[in-house]
Parts: sequence; C-alpha cells; structure tokens
Amino acid sequence: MKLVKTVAATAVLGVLGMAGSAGAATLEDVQKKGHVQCGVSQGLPGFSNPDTAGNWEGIDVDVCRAVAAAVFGDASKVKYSPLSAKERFTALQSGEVDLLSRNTTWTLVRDTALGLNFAGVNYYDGQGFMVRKDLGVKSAKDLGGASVCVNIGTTTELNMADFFRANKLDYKPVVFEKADEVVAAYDAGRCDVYTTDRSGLAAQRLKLKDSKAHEVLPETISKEPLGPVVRHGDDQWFDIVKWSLNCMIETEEYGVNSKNVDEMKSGTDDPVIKRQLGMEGDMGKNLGLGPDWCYNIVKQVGNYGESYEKYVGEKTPLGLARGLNAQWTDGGILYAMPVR
Ligand SMILES: N[C@@H](CCC(=O)N[C@@H](CS)C(=O)NCC(=O)O)C(=O)O
Repeated sequence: MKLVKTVAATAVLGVLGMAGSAGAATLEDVQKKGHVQCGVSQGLPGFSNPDTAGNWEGIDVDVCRAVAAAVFGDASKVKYSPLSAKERFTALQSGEVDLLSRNTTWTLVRDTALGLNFAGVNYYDGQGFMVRKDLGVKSAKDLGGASVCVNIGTTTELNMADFFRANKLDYKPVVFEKADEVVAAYDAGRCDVYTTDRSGLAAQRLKLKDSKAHEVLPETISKEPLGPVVRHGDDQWFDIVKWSLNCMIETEEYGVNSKNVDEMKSGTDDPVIKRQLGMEGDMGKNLGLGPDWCYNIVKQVGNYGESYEKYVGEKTPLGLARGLNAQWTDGGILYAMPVR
C-alpha cells in the first residue's frame, strides 16, 4: 500500500513538474514550433469532429483556429490532439496541448485544484437525458430503476448521481471512457438512458441507427458552461485565448463578419470596430500580438454567430436554436468584454 502511494505521488509530481516548465511563455513556445497544439474531443459533431477529408471542424475547433489566426495570422496553423474526457486535463497540465477546446464545463474544482484557467464560455449548456420513445417515459422523474449510459471523467457522471439522490431514485450507471462506446452501448439497448450535455445529445443522436426512435426528456438538470481552457501560470497565453474568443463574440455584436470585415476596415467610423480591427488603440500590442489579431480571426474564422450557424445552428443536423447563446442584445446571455 505504501509503495502504491509513493508511486502515485511521484506521478502527480511528475505532471506538476512538467506543467511548471510548460506553463511559462506558451506564446513563445507556440511561435517557435509554428502551430497551436489544441486538445479536442475524439469526435463530437458540431463541436470538434473530423470532416470526410479528416479536417477538424466545429465551434470548439474554431476557437483553436481563432487563436492561431491571432498569433500567426493563419488559422490553419493548428494541430489537433483528440482526447477522451478522462485524458483531457492531464494532457493540458503536462504541456502536451497548449489549449483545450473540447466541450468542457467550467467548474470550481477544475479552475482551482486542477491548475487550470477557463478563458470564457463558447457554449452555455445543461445536462439532459435521452430515452427510446418506446420506453414510454415522459419525465426524468420517471427514471427510477433505469440503467444509464454515461462517459467517465465528466460532470455528467457527478450531476447524474446528484439528480438521482436528490429525487430518491435508484439507478444503475453504465460507464465507458470513449464517447462512441457510450453511444454504441445505448444504441444496442445495454442501458435505458443516455445522459450528457444537451448539445452532446443533439450531436451523438446523429450516430444512432434510428435517431427518430429517441427523444430528449424536458428536464435540464445542471448548468454546463462550456469553454476553452489553459494551464495556470501563463497569464499572457490566458489573455490571448480569452480575447480571441471575446473578439469572435464582440464582432458579432457589432455586425462585423467574415464577408464585410474588409469593407469595415476601410470604411467604418465606429470607434469600437476600429479598435477591434486594429485601426485604433493598438489592442494587439497589449496581448503581445500584431494589430491585425482580431481582424485575422474574423476574416479567416468568422464571428461567433457565423461559426455557430455553420456548425450547430438550426440549419445544421444538430439544429440548436441560439437560446442562451444569443447575444445579450438579442435575449441571450452572450456578453463579450469590451475590446478597449
Ligand atoms: N461537459 C462535460 C461533458 C464532456 C464530455 O466529455 N462529454 C462526452 C459526451 S458528449 C464527449 O464529449 N464525448 C466526445 C468524446 O469524448 O470524444 C464535462 O466537461 O465533463
């Protein structure tokens, strides 16, 4: 027992030691190697998923691309590390990735004890339950005695335990590390219920043999603010990721998009847009970047709304309405910090 403890402690120290050396000067390190190493999922449509040609795409991938556009003026300078939910934090702590942009919920423990910083929220979500329609269940409160398929190492597992305990319901968790194993097990009828973030249900549902045979129950049992994450210990890199996301959100608020950004750059009188696009105030300098950092993001990646509509919006197979993810000026809670 003593031996096991010693080995475990050494492993933890090893990770922290590496995190220390990888923590500082991430920008320089990224510039030297010529790309951003971005941790993504192992394939979650709309968020981070390889297309038919093997190119990663989705709203989480666009955050990786935005950071590369800000740093290099080239959104394509990203390499992707597909990570399971269980692997993702170690990969970031150890320096294997520079940034984690993978449907990850911002929680107190992750933000403190795990040594990480959340750079914002790129999708406000909540946890839901999916069942086969022929199960005849209409409310999560009727799930007593159900077997529930879930991913290990997620907030999903913890919220599920809270929910069933609070409602005094029995349940049987059926856990897997890989998300596709969860989907396959649910599809094969090895559990009655599949639970994850509602956006995840909309995405994973597309992988089921007959997606119409399933429904998502009305209850949302948690808050899941999903966003990009960096390591503690490098404020400049934290700022770069935070403001890259802010740039995508604030340019949408001001009507700047990939189609009109050049016109705006040469013709606008709006001082906010002038600061966003680097004609006034030299915001980039404060980040250690060039004046075109945000212009390059909008030009090459698009603003938040463009990315949302392209990958997860109502016209995509996921069909997610903007809802909470609408701008604060449009009934949502998306509220970028001012670029000034
Ligand atoms: N937001 C939750 C859940 C994240 C999660 O890993 N969800 C699974 C189910 S949707 C997933 O992303 N699977 C895709 C993958 O692992 O590639 C968290 O941060 O813990």
